[in-house]
Amino acid sequence: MREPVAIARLIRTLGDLLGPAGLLTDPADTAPYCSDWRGLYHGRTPAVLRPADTATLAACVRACNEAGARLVPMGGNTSMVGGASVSDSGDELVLSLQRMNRIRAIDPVDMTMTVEAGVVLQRAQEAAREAGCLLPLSISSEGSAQVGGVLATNAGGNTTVRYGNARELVLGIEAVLPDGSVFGGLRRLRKDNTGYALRQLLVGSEGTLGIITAAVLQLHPRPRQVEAALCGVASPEAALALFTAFRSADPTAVQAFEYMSGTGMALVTALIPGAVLPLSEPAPHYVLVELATARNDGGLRGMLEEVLAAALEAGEVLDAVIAETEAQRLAIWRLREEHAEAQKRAGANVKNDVSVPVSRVPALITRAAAACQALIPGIRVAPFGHLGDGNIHFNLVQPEGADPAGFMARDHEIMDAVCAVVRELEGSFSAEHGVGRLKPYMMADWRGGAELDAMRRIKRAIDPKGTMNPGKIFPEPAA
Ligand code: 2HG
Ligand code: ZN
Repeated sequence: MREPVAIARLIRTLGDLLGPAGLLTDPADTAPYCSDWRGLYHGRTPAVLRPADTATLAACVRACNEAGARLVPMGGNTSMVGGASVSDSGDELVLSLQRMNRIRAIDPVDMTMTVEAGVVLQRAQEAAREAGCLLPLSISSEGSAQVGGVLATNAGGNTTVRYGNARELVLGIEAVLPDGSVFGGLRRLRKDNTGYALRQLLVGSEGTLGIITAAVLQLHPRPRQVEAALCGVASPEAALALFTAFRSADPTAVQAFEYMSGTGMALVTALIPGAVLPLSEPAPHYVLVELATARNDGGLRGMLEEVLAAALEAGEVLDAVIAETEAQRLAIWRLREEHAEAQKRAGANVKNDVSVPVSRVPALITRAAAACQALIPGIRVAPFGHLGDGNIHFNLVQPEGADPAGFMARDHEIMDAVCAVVRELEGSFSAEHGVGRLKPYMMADWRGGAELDAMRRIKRAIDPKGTMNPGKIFPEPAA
């Protein structure tokens, strides 16, 4: 729908449905919704819709669908791949979930929580904790990311190694489909084999099949003991060896196992105020390991010390510090979680959210580093991420003093060099951030043939007018 008159008429209808608090049209108010966190995309929108409940949201979607208007759902706007970015066509409407922010229920017997899409992930975690449970979904952007976006992208994060991705925690979904109908699947059943698992189709669909408005999430017992350590390690192989050592010592204890490069850590300590390396000297690579148990027998600390002592003895671990207080544990995590921010401050950067089988992470790190250095001498190779589940953020920062725009102009070249290694190692070009607007060009090559054809057929069946989150996932021609 491109005619200005039709858009103006639709916006009047939406204004009647949403009321003044629910509709933004002033460019000063809509501007924050038109750029992404990475600064990759700057678009335009005639209106931002901010419904406060499912019925109003459904009525808005119906009105937009009847008018053929395209909608871009937005949660916390933390996508790394432009998943919630409007184009500059000027006729795409943003649908923000931020006012749908109620925690509807927590049930510590069923171990479930029912939350609306606009609840910020950290708030959901805190509510679960207050009820004596754990919502084991933890990502660096959890202070801004909202549950709906986290589910729509099937986010993974730091604890996938133990609890799985967002998908594994979803028991039920409520969603508004492109025609405005409401899929009321907020069931909190552990077993429910009643036809296609539509909730799982919506999880990870990146808003292209409908808008998730609420979900029932599976909670877990809250750990009674948590131990965390930061280790300097000699090589990526040593990092992997440490992971397998912890896993064989207690297969259930590893809650997070994160890798960081020496280059990435140096950027964090240089550019993030208050970030200090708690080791006697910098190392070429680092690991953050976190162990947790719901038992109360005190065995975790002993196991941590034993495994670290053996690895120090073998020369795999060069130095290690165990957090003695909660403040120290948080400080160690901060060194990990500020990687994205530090890289942003260091200049232009190209991100590769890739995964390989866990056994191949060392080969990925070594080979992709060599490929990037051969392509752009001086490039800063700063991989980090979730070694325990095989997902590495193979990020590259521009050479010091280089022209940021010139570096970004080569983003596809860099991504293709990393992806060539990922392909050799039988991995995926997107592990947890999704395809968004950044990577549809890779879909035909990686998922072409029957797989992409089937995805297009599903898209056409559920969203025949193609109004939901245009330009995401599918390469042109649009689905
Ligand atoms: C993380 O693990 C996020 O911190 C962001 O997935 C990764 O900045 C990135 O590439
Ligand atoms: Zn990550």
